[in-house]
Amino acid sequence: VTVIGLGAMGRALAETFLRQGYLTTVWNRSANKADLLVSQGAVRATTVAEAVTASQLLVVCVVDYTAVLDLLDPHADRLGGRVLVNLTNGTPAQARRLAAWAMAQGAEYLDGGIMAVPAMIGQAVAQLLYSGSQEAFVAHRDTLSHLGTSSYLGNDPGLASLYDLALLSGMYGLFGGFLHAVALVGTERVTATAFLRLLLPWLSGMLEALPALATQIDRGDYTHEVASNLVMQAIAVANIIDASTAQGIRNYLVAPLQALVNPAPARRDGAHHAREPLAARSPLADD
Ligand code: FVH
Repeated sequence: VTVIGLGAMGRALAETFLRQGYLTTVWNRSANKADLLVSQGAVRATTVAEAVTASQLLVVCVVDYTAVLDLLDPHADRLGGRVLVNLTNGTPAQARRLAAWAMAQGAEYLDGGIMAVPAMIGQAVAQLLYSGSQEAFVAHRDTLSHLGTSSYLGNDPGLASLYDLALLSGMYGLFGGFLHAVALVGTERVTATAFLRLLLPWLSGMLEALPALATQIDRGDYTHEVASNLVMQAIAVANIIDASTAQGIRNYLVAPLQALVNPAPARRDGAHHAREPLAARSPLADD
């Protein structure tokens, strides 16, 4: 295996391959980041060309897609017959463009999203999402499975990044709410650490509401009787905004929620969107 890009994540990927006994070739723009890996048995490629030609399976994990293409394009003629697994964070459109470019060079392309921090790599708790060439995924499934729990989402190379960004959206929403919450109680000198004693069980309880919300969304039917109706939610959000302003806290993390809880008049009258159930199109539908 070749690993190109030895930032915090690339080093964790390379270390895991090494630990599993793979002959692992590594390259990084700042060469010193390979030193520890080389002392652990990795082979140092001194050029990208060397890194590309060393292995059939190329794993790339750098800062963004521009860097991926800048690194590989000068060596495009060496990519034929190899499998490029790009674990760099990007958009579905970037993934589809890079896949088309890689295939034009005669390479198989798998795009990947890593749902883990570096310390989790190599454990089942690390989730890695893949999309693109199914043949490449099947051929290298065993090798990739050492990094964490793999899910293959389909032939469209953009899917892994779509799911990755959706999962990250959930995380950033949670972090945004957390930051606003601790800022609000912080105005009365409550520490974030102390506040966690109440916040953690509250959020854990609220996570249990998600399956019921998901069912409503998938059915496109919001007419059922619920314990916490929308008018009540709209008042609570307005109160958060008023109180935050009064305590001197900016509302930019919470203000967008107002548009969601103040539905358009037609929808307040009970009209709702009927549409095809979503589960039928999901590669995770059977999970
Ligand atoms: N670390 C994490 O928690 C997340 C978890 C989920 C997935 N991400 C994605 O992984 C990609 C790399 O992230 P990283 O954490 O390894 O990032 P850094 O430690 O900042 O390392 C960046 C590497 O990219 C290289 N690099 C930057 N610009 C260029 C360039 N123009 N040409 C070649 N290489 C470049 C950099 O090289 P150097 O600065 O050491 O020379 C590092 O190897 C990322 O997509 C995350 O979203 C990680």
